[in-house]
Amino acid sequence: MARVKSLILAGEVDRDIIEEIDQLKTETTETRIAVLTAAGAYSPELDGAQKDNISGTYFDYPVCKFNKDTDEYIYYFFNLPPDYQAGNITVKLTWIAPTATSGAVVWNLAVRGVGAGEAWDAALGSTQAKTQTTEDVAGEKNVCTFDPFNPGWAAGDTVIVKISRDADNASDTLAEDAYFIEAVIEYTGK
Ligand SMILES: [Ca+2]
Ligand SMILES: [Ca+2]
Repeated sequence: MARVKSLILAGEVDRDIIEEIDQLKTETTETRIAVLTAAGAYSPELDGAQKDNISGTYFDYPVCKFNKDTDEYIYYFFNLPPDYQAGNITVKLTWIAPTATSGAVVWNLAVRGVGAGEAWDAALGSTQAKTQTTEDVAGEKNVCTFDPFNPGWAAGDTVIVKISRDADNASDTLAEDAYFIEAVIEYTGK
């Protein structure tokens, strides 16, 4: 914005400059991401997805194992960066089926942003649901992309994210644990 400041200081505030400011505002709005890893998940004692370490052939990695029959949960708590701007977010879950080559998982997501002076322990926003069929080769990376939605957050909010597998839903047919790897939140930032 240095050029804008110098133009204003020169006393040349006219339509061209206003247009330039608008253009700069647009240019400085970009997609940012927040990454929530399996290792950083909070898994509650009651119905929490099991946090585990997998010894792979080529490397070891952390996962959250979501049961095939019983709804299980994980949570994240983090502070929303100051570059956050209002608007829709897109959440993408990365997960793998360790041995299955067919079947679907029903993933659920609910979030809330808590500002100073607001009740901490209050209802989350409406649940987002997405059913995803696993890749046809076991162990391949699945990316479940939820439909974009507006979470109503503000920069500085403490964000609560609840991720679950709706395992007893008739559409959830993956016949084994789903291994959650990470969630990526795409948002519009400055
Ligand atoms: Ca359920
Ligand atoms: Ca199931």
